[in-house]
Amino acid sequence: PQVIRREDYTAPAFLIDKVELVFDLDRDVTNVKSRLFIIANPVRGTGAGNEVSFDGEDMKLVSIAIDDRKLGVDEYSVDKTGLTFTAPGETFVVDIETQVSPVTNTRLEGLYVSQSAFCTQCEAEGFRRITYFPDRPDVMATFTVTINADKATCPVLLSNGNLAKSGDLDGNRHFAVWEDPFPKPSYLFALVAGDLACVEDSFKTVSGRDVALRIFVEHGNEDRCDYAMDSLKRSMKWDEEVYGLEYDLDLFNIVAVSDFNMGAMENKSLNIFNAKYILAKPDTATDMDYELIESIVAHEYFHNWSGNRVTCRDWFQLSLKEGLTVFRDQEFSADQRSRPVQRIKDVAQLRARQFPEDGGPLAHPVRPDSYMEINNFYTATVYEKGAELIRMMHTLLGADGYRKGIDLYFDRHDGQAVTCDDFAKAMEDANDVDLTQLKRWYSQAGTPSLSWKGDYDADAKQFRLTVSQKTAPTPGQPDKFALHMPIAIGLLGKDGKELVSRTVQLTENEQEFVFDNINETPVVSFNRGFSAPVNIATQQPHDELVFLMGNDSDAFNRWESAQKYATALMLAAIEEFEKNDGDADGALGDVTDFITAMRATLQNDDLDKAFRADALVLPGEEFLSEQRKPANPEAIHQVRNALRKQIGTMLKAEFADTYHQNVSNAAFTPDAQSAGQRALRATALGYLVASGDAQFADLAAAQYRNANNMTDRMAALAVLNHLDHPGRAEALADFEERFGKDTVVMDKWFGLQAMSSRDDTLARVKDLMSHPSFTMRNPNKVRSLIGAFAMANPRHFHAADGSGYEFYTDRLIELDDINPQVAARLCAPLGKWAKYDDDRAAKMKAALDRVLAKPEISRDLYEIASKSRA
Ligand code: B3K
Ligand code: ZN
Repeated sequence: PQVIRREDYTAPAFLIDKVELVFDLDRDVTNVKSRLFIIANPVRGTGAGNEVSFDGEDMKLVSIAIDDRKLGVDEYSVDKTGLTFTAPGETFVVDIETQVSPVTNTRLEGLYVSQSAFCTQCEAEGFRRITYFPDRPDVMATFTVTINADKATCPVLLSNGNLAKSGDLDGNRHFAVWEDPFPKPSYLFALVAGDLACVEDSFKTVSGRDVALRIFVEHGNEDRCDYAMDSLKRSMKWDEEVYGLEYDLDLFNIVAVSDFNMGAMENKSLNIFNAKYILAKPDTATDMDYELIESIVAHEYFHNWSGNRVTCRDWFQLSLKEGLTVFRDQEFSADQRSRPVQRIKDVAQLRARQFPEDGGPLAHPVRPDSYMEINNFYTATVYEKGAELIRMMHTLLGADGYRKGIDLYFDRHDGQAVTCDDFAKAMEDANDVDLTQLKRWYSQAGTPSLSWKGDYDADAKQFRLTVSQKTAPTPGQPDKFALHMPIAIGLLGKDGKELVSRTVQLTENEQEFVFDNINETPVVSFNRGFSAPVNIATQQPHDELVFLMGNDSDAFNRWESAQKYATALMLAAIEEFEKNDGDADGALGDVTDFITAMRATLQNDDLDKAFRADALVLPGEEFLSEQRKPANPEAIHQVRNALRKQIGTMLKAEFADTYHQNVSNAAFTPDAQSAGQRALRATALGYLVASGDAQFADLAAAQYRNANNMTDRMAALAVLNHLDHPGRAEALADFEERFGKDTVVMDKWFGLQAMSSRDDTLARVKDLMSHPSFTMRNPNKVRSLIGAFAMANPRHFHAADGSGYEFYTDRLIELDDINPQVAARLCAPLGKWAKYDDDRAAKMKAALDRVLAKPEISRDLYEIASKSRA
């Protein structure tokens, strides 16, 4: 496949002023007429001739006409990637008629059918599967869309913008005309048609305009939209208050569909969502589902400005909209919930997903330099690391300076398609600063590793902190530059009081920072709030970590200290386990000090419950395997379980108290505080069961039976899931009976079984593939059964006999013919072979070779598999 390079960007030769589309919807053959008002780009590159070339894939071209004259076959050329013809002048009108087949579209890009509704997904390059068009984000046009469809099966007809007209047609059909006054790129086009239920509300904007808010769902789900609607209204308000950004149309629609490649899509005024991120009621959704709904609804809404009003010039600039919008949704959630708990979650996620990506064969900069398939670059790096970059700008400029930069950015670029450099320039100009070095975060891949050393001079009452940074080479980038990063530092006295709190600017490879008037040797709280997204190589002594766990005024670093302590203990034990050949308890040795510190956290009623729940969770197996080379999945699993067992045993009485004190008989509410209470109780249950004392498995089974909400039900099932207890089979059977008809809820049931550490897991996963609710055509199903197995069950995925890899590879190959985008996403776990022992590495490489040998492999899967194999 062809490699597309950032440096090759050229402006489009022709622009489109206005697009008029007419859809004649039919499941088998949909006819699309497109009328394009074209003008030559006044700033077109020199040498741009009069050849017009449009993107287009997998369609039938019916006809093309220029200025109302139909072209003969020798006047244009059409191939697998597009359509080319000669421009008759500077301005002209083109009519194109195409046919597409929604019902056979299993890639879920372009126009497809989900359940019985028609819907579209055009980002990044799906519009070219609907009609021939310059399918690139720097071509922005106004769209008028006419939808003709069967009245009975498609009573609801939606597109972007405002409804201009609607009415009946012959043959039991009807039509609707939608006009979007805001020029937009093709990737923001959307169409939905089907028999959907609608939940309606409204929002009064700051300037007093009433906006109608509608959520469309399948019939029967009307009672599951409240939280999404509430989240939408809170997002609209937050964006007005924090960013000064008001909604710009009188209507905002959300549609929830069952078949969707990712979480959701920000199409102008017609957001389309994976139903999983809209539908919730207490007995079907967990607290985590509610949290995700809130943040994704906000994220897509925020794109109305950061993405739609100001969009990307080309796809290399993807983080311009995604990094910024993730930062915006993270801050929204922090304001709606607990700020430190939100930061902990965001960092844990960054470390679990982005750091491994940045340290592996798929490492790429936040602003990539090349790609084969752009869909492969909707990554944790572009999104989450991109958000960290914006967060660092926020830290450097302060809230007011950041806001000045944002105001200038939207002012200057409203209605344009721009670059990451344009964003940084607005920040610079508004604040009169130079961000040249900070901008290296856009171009340099890899996670920096920081070391530090403190030196106290009692005579001078000075504390000197020497900090150094280093970034390991990544594919295509052997040499790394020093990055600019803000490091928030706290110095604590022996009594736990804060002596200093300051943010220093690290710009050199090695740099010294001096703190004056320090009267005692301080304990250092380094990189507070994770002010820079880096690894810290320096190991602090265990007693300092315990001290920070109990005293740091920065809640993030309290959590971080516990994570570091637990990590150090487990890594040492893993090494020991490998030597002593399998005695995990012996390998751990005496962990009383650590557990005593955990007890203090558990019993500290000044800390909020959600925080305590997080602080008591040990770093995960995936995180630990990132720290080991080679990673031994069995050793990691055994050691982590052994430590959990010891904690559960030593703190049995305390956890039992916590469990019983946090029962709530009140009706379920999804607010952060109630959720925190449930989370702490679930953590307690997990440790009680981990202690191995059989009565607690019974307790979990009872919790499952008596639960009056999905959060408590899933918490019980999640611990039973790994046991041989009869309560497990009973609960799983009950779950299936209760929710068997509910596709969104059944994903949890599939996922649990794929994640079980029980020995029969792979056999069970294979069986579940023929379960009536499972289908390889539905991305949620694939992710919950197949994806979870590889990404959340390291022990079985990496089974020494290679059975996990073999099963998984078969699925990737099968899936590639159905949905290449999802297949490519699932391929990444096989790419981590370099982290494993020779035997596993060989098997993983062989698996990648088998993927690469697939006849007619997609560009998507080829890119990931070939880069991973290298
Ligand atoms: N912009 C979409 C993602 C599109 C992914 C295309 N493969 C969702 C989001 O980030 O809001
Ligand atoms: Zn986004």
